[in-house]
Amino acid sequence: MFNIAALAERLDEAARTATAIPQLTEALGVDDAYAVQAQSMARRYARGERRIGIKMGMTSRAKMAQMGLQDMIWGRLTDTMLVEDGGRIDFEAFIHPRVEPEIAFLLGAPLGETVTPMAARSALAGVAPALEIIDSRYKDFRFSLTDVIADNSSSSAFVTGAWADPATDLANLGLILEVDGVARQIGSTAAILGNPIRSLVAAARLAARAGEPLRAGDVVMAGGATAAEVLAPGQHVRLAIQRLGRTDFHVESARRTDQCLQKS
Ligand code: OOG
Ligand code: MG
Repeated sequence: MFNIAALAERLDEAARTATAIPQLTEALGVDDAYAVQAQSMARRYARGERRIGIKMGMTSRAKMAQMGLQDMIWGRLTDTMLVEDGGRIDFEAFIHPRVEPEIAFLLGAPLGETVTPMAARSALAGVAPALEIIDSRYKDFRFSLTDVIADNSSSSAFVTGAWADPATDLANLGLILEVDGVARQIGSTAAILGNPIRSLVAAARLAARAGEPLRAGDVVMAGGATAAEVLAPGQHVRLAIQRLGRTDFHVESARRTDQCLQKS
């Protein structure tokens, strides 16, 4: 047997202190893993964080191939995970962060469990290019399906660009992820379930089934369109998506003298 609350605390502490932990040895089912996720997030809410939406994961073949998992997963986003467009993340606040190109949806109206792609689209207030910073709490970024679900699907931070017209056709927009001005991943929004709107439909279903239906004002991250890139201190990361625009952030480290000097 296993203790959901104890596992939730273990994962929450690993995230809070940026300390890697071994993979779980408990034989969790998928529902158990989501229960651990919900309880570990409840600990964050108790510390004052606010849920502002959800993220989808494993919605592209590129991500499935990189991580060796086939099932779609989801996790909760809080206000403290949101990084300002063009802002900075503190490398030391993470264990082994990676970045991936995504699309973010901003809801202007709530969405119930069963919605058509057209209904999901008309509930949108905006869409934006987005970068997700994932940081598995497990050593070496290795995990099973239930491990990663329990770990809030590796959520750790995200950046969104300016909100663009939600009527934009998202089916096949070219995208480039650059690190320090060099293209590292090139792809298309089509990699996200053939059309990222499908990820929003799935998000509405999964959130409602968990008893936390999507609300007006919620943000939904559609999932990585390409494999993720490893982050290092000092980097500047930028994503440009055709017709949607761009977003970027800097990876700062207190241990780098040049940046310490800049700060003082
Ligand atoms: C799991 C999270 C997956 C995505 O966009 O597919 C994810 C991981 O790769 O650590 O965020
Ligand atoms: Mg992601």
